[in-house]
Amino acid sequence: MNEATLVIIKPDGLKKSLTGNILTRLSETKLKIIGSKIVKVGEELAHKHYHHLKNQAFYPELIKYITGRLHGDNRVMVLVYWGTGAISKVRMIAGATNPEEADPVSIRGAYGRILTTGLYENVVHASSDVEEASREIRLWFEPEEIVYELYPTKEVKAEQKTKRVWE
Ligand code: DAT
Ligand code: MG
Repeated sequence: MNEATLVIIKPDGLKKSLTGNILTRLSETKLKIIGSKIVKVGEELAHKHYHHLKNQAFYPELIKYITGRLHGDNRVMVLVYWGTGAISKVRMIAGATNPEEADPVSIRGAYGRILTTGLYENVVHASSDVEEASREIRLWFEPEEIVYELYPTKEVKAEQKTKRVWE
C-alpha cells in the first residue's frame, strides 16, 4: 500500500556533513521524495514533535538535541518519502533506535552513538506508523510544500497575516 513517511536528518547529521550519505542510503528504498526542506527547529516545534515522550528521563536532552543546542546548529533536514511500504522500508534502513543495537550497516548503526548523558544520538528520525506519519507530516509541512495531496485540506482566509518577502 502506498503511504507517506516523515524523515528528519537531525542536527548531528548536518553537523557531520552526512546528508548526502543518508539520502544515498534512503534512495535504496526506491521511494519518491515528495517534500523536502531545511528547518530551523524552535522549542515549540520540538515539544510538539516529541510530546509523547515528555515523561521520559531523557526528554530534556532530546529537546536540546533536536533544537540543535547540543551541536550549536539548529538546522534539520525534513523529507517526506512516499511509496509502497514507505514507513517500514525507511525504518529498516534507519535501523534500531539504540545505535549500539542497530544493524551496523543501517544509518543509525553506521553513524549514531550514545552520548555520555545516555541520549541516543541517532542521526535520523523516521515515522513509526501511519498515524504518526500523518501527525508529523502535517506538523512539519504546509500542504503546498508537498507535491501530492496526502491529506484533506481546507481554505481559510489569511488576510490579516503578514509575511516576509525579499526587499
Ligand atoms: P524512534 O526515533 O526509533 O522512533 P522513539 O520515538 O522511541 O524512537 O524515541 C525518539 C528519540 O528519543 C530516539 O530517536 C532517540 C531518543 N531515545 C529514545 N529512547 C531512548 C532511551 N531509552 N535513551 C536515550 N534516548 C532515547
Ligand atoms: Mg519514534
